Amino acid sequence: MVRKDKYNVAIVGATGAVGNEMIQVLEDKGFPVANLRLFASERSAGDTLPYGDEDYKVELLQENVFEGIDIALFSAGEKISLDFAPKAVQSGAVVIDNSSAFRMVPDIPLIVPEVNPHAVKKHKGIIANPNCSTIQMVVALKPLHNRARIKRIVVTTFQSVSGKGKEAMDELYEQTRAILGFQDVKVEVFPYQIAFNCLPHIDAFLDNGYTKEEMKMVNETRKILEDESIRITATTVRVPVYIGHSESVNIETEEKLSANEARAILSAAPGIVVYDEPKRNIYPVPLEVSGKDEVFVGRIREDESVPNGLNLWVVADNLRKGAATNAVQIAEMLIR
Ligand code: NAP
Ligand code: 3JN
Repeated sequence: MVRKDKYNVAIVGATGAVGNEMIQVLEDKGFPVANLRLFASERSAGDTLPYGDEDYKVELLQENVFEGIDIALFSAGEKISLDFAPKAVQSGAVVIDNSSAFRMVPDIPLIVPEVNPHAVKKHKGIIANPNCSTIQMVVALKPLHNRARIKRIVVTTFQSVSGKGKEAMDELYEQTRAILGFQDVKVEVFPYQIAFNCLPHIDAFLDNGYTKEEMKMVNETRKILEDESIRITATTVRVPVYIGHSESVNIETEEKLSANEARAILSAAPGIVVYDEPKRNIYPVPLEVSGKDEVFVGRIREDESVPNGLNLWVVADNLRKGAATNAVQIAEMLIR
């Protein structure tokens, strides 16, 4: 990327849960933006969104809109990314894509800056941002993998409704309101009522009995850690939380790693905050980490059922580190 003082930035899907957070993160991080362009569908074109002290008009996404754009942040879903990311690259932009469209394409880098920053150099115009559940898990596991080589991961997630976008957040609100007001509950976005419930179902089911979300965690983790030999199994669960994904992660390592050593390694690692004094009720919870950019780890303890095992509880803001923050960090790497 040509060095400049400021860059022209586009956000595709700017009105969505992730897109809105992208605008906020650009502002919070003081990213050097020359001109910001916001794109969405005809549903929102013409609306305005605030950035800094100004209101920016949302424009209709069309073929020829990327002329002059340096960095295009995409968060409008897989289909829009497949259709429009190559057009943005042709116009000279570098695309940082939040969808799954390009994540597993072998020569497209899949980047978490704390974990595999070196891989960004290989990009040919598109850089993929991993799935939110993958990002927070690999940030927590990479320092332990470096020290003791992880052989197997068993993960269960507790994912907030914001992972499914703005309509899902509205559905949790409306259902909660209806139940507390003794009114009928409408179920539209999720297959069951999500308020006061939990659903072992995120994204579509595949022929192997797993969901796409679960297999994203398996495949993306191996690509980011550059280790196809790690055995991984995942169960992903939607819970009635607005923001913040939590994960119960069990690992088996080649070398012995005590809980104390793991705590020390994680405390010194970039992008991680350890909250781990359970007897004083200190462990991360989604309500506390919402709005923050780090990955929070607690409940670090040895798995006493195997020789070399550890259990961890990993929590992060899925819209920030799980999506927008990670994407803007990648943009920062590009201009550095
Ligand atoms: P959302 O709240 O439903 O927002 C969707 C956004 O896409 C809105 O801005 C919407 O614009 C826009 N959009 C939809 N169809 C469009 C079209 N035909 N042309 C232009 N814009 C269009 O969803 P979200 O939660 O922000 O997620 C958006 C995407 O980001 C997901 O589909 C996924 O690919 C990715 N994502 C990634 C992660 C991650 O794990 N890293 C997490 C969540 C989401 P309108 O206002 O016009 O409808
Ligand atoms: O449900 C969640 O908590 C995360 C959802 C992510 C998501 C939602 C719709 C489409 C993705 C993703 O990032 O993997 C996609 C997609 O692009 O496939």
